[in-house]
Amino acid sequence: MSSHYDHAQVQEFWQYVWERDDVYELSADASNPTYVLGMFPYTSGTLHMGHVRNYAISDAYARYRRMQGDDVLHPMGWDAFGLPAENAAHERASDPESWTQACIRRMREELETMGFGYDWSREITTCEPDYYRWNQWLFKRLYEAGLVEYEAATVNWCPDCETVLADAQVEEREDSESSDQVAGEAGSRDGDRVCWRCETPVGRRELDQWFFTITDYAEELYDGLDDLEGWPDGVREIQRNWIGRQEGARIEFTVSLPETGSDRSDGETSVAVFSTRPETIYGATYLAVSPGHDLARSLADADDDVAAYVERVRDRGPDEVGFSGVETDATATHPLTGEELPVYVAGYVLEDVGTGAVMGVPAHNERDHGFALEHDLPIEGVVAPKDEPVDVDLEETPYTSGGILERSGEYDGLESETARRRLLEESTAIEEDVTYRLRDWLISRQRYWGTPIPVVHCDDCGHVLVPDEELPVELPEFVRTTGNPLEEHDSFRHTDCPECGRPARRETDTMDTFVDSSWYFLRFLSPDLADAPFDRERANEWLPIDVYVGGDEHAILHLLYIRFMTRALADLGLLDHREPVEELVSQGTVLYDGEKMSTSKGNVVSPDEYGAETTRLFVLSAAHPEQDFEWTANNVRGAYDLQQTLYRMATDFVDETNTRVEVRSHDEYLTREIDRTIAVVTEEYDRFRFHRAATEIRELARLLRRYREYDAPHGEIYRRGLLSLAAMISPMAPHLGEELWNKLRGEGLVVEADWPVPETDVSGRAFERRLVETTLEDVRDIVDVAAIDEPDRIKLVVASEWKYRLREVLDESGADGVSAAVDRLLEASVETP
Ligand code: ANZ
Ligand code: ZN
Repeated sequence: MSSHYDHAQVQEFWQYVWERDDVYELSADASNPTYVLGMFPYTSGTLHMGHVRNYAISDAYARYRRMQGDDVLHPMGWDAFGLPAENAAHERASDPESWTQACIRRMREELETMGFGYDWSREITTCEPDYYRWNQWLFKRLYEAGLVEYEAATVNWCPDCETVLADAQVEEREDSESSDQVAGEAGSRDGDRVCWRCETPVGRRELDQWFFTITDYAEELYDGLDDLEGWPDGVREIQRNWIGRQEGARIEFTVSLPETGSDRSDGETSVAVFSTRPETIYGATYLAVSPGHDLARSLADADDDVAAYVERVRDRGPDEVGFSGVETDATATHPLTGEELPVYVAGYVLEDVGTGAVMGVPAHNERDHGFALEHDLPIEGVVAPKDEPVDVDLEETPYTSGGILERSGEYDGLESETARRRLLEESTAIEEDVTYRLRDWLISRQRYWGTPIPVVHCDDCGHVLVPDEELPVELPEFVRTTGNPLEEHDSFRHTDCPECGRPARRETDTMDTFVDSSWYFLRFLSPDLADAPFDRERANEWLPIDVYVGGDEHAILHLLYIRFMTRALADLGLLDHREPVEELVSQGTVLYDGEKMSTSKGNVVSPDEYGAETTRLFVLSAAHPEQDFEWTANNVRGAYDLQQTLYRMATDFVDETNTRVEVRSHDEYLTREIDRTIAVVTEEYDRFRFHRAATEIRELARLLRRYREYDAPHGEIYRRGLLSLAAMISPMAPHLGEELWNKLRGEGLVVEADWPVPETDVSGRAFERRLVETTLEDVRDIVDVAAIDEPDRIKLVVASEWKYRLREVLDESGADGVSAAVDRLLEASVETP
């Protein structure tokens, strides 16, 4: 019998058996639901190492829970809409549909080769009308609930992809180290902005666009993060920063408008500003509104300079406008001093932040300081550092920290915090307020390969939603053109108004693909349901997803959208849960020569090179899932060798006739070590520490090998050790697990076997202590290294495993002599068997 593990043959055989027996299909009477999900892949054509790692983690965990007796749902599907399919279609003179289907076939085959255990009966594909009709249906429900808006907006525009991008799809280039600190500050939200897909610098355009008003949920999405204890802190922090909660105040300024000749009546208006530092109000020397602010628009009507400025900066980002601005003829009244302040329209004031207006406090705010220098505005310090007698030159640099108030009337001498509190209480013009940085979710895309937005524009009726019974609005056939193919499609574009029946124009924007993935986890629960996107009862039963595994690049986009969608669905009455994911595993990056392993970098190691099993075992044993790790041939070798070793041990055992029946003293050690390993490995699996589980398994294998080398093994105990190894390794290396299990004549398939349990009580510290102490006893009994017999050596091998814990006990008991003896014994016995 060959004792070489031939992975290709073994893989093929067990994959066949699993499929034949439908072992991954969820049983209809599932009573102990556990939902394990890996983020479904975008259909790019091939699996990369990030996918392999992602799915190795979710698969190992799903298998572990299945062996623990849970009814595990572990499905897979395809995130199949999106621009790359359209681009590829152009390049290959194909169409997005056939290209995508070809990608899916290839990727599914790759997943199957890897032996991932999915319930393929639940496969979903987002570009199929049966799926995307529910995007349209959900769009309508959100619309009816007031969560959809259609607005002219200045949007991010990628000239290369010829489409708009959501804020979160615009990336800042890291390298731009700004030489000019102040300008850098002003532009920090806008540095070097590039498209997340093609890295082309992103411009701006004004277009009518569809939005989901995720900002309605800003507060609860932010607050909800506190309760997501199963999420990594890092991801929660990224979401917090993205939502950007800012506490501060809303301050009302009365603004006198210039007389415009024709209309003298409305000489006054009120402008609210948002400030995080209301206590600096005595240092306000001007008021500035954004070019899109109502006041700017109305002033532009009567003032050519203002009109020209607004026109000039309209389509530009803050990076381009710098500290440009224009003074207007309006003046503002300081609510506390009654002083007259000039009013500016300034590009650095953002339209959709706070109220779109600021009070300029050049002495204490970087951006205001830059603006004041440019426009020669007074810089008046009202906060002085508390302790150090620093001489701050406010003309040179603003002082941005807290301190003691000065030149602030009755608030002089108070600390910033105190002054703020009192101002909020005492001034009617100043009111406590919170703003969020989060913007509404722009879902319009001027592209073909996406879900058509189910709206018809009618001259008489406005925008009319396509009736439910006419859904899905299906994508027409693909046509080759430079812009949006839907614009070229007369039969798609021209339609009749569902309301009045007159000729109307169909919306040609499609939905951002993140809409598809914002609820797909619900569709897996009832993938064929024909009259609703998902089954409400099932969803209430199966949600939240117990464990969701994915790349850390999704911390804001996808992981925020699923949280939003879940809450919106709950408010629509379609779901009882408000959070979709209980535990999130955010996996780190696989590196190769220090760089991210990726197709675009050309440093991809294909899973085929080493066999599925080695690859899986390696990516899991290399590091904690959340850590990055380096792909090195050496480490891969380690995973490979472990398989060969285990395989040989199982094979030898089956061939071997030389086993004992009577129990000798060191067998007891072995039993305890097996038990201890089971207990530890179980805990490691519970915490996704597969790398530590692998180490424990490797160690137990080593011990079992020594055990067998020293003495004829006890048949039952040894077999139990090997069976436990087979079971414990099988979530990570399922083909090997089956092969070992089968050789050792385990019952049925290991994939359906029960997770091993310790025979002795191994719970808690007491067990550990007892183990250490009995081991110590035995070591004390062995006095002379030269005279030790074989069973004693085994005790010492075991003792060596406990070396560190023994040391603790010895240190506590202060038994110096024994400690030295142990050292001597361990050195002599362990290294030279
Ligand atoms: C007055 C003030 C005084 C402010 C001071 C800060 C310090 P950061 O700076 O990130 O903490 N702000 C408010 N709305 C804005 C808008 N639409 N466009 C640009 N800037 C705006 O953000 C909070 C501050 O940003 C706010 O507090 C406001 O300036 C400015 F010593 O108000 B502050
Ligand atoms: Zn109409």
